[in-house]
Amino acid sequence: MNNAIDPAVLAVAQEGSSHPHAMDAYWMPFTANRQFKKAPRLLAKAKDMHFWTPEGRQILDGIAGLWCVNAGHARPKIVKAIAEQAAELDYAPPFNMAHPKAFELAERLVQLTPAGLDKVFFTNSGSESVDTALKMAIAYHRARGEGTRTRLIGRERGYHGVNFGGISVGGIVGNRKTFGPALGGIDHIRHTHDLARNAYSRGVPAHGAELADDLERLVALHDASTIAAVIVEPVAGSTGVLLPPQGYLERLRAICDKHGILLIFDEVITGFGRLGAPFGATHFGVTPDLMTVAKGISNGCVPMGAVFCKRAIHDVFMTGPEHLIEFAHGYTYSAHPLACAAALGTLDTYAEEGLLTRAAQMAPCFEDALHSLKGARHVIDVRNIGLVGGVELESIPGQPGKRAFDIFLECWARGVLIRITGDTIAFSPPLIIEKQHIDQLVGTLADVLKTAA
Ligand code: PXG
Repeated sequence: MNNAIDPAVLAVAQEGSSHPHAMDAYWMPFTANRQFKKAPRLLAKAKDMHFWTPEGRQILDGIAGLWCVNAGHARPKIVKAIAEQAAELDYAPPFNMAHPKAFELAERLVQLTPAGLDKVFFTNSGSESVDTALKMAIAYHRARGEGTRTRLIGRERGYHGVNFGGISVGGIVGNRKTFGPALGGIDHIRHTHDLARNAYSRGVPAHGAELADDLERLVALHDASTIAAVIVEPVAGSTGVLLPPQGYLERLRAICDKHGILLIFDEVITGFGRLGAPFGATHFGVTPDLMTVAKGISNGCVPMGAVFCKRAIHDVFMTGPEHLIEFAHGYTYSAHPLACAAALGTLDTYAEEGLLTRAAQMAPCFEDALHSLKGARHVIDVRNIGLVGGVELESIPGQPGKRAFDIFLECWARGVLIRITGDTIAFSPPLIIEKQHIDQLVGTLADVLKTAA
């Protein structure tokens, strides 16, 4: 009996052996799995601004992979650093032990951060960075004798990754609906998106700084003595490229200072040159107390994330008996040697090619190209900052997201990779982009819009 082979298992095995691309087993993340498997979009190779499909079709990368490949694909210094590191030291435990590149990378990174953010804790993703920063904030207040400060404040339409801390402070309705209440003791300030007053702004919008005062409302409701931290993205990416109104971040900073609340900037997207400066904090001239990064830190080549914090926050932990762990947190792969090597190669590449400020040079050309879409069919707003662009479309009644998804498919068919979120199309190309690529990206979208349903 045990020798009988289940016909279903046999069928799958045969499929697998005769079809190298059998697609049954892989449950894809953040993907319409059934649609994908009917008409797969595979990438087999990448270099600089482009991907190639297995059939050899060239695709222009309009989104730096997923907002992460800031220096472009397969850059020689990074490739070499990873290969050499894998052969030399494949892994080193990060608890109680370390390897030299972790220290080297940390020193290099804090040279780039705004003054004061000179301690760094390594993670492996943006989601881990966010949960790390939230825990750090709560533990900091406790360590300094204000253990009542446990409440975390996020913002509507915020995206802070997919872990329970991140979805709790995040403001995404679908997460709240699907995954339940998640963490308790959370509240949210209002988002800043305001098409009525700010549509077609070039750069940061003029109206809405007063929305930062929403934090005062929550302080009045909960009392400052219960609030640990506020977390916002300087520019919200995932929920549709939402820019901070002029003066908004400064005002948020001032209110946090007034009430002893830590300000966390989630710079997973805005970090490493996306806005034309090393960080959003640098660009806007507002320094948070903690700053989360990932993606561009290692050019997306090996997973890595980090949390930067002010020295004073770190130092509060450095008390008690010296043989005891000061912050009981970390990951098996924190400061992984391959990630550190990739990040060092990435920082070299950024420095040699001036990529952390290049977006500022390219922004005017990018802005003009994007705003040429004003008046195109279905377009209700165009937003831009640095090398981030958002083109918001009117939704098909009763089918939110459908119009943008069809446009995404058509752009793919025409050799251009864009990103969609709801009915907003997002661009975040590698920072090595040239004018001809900008023209192709925006020109392809303009053509597709002409016939889009
Ligand atoms: N915070 C922010 C601000 C992010 O944008 C994360 C945290 C989570 O990072 P990880 O590495 O855990 O995915 C992100 C991630 C998109 C898109 O196109 C954006 C992200 C990820 C995937 C897609 O909107 N951002």
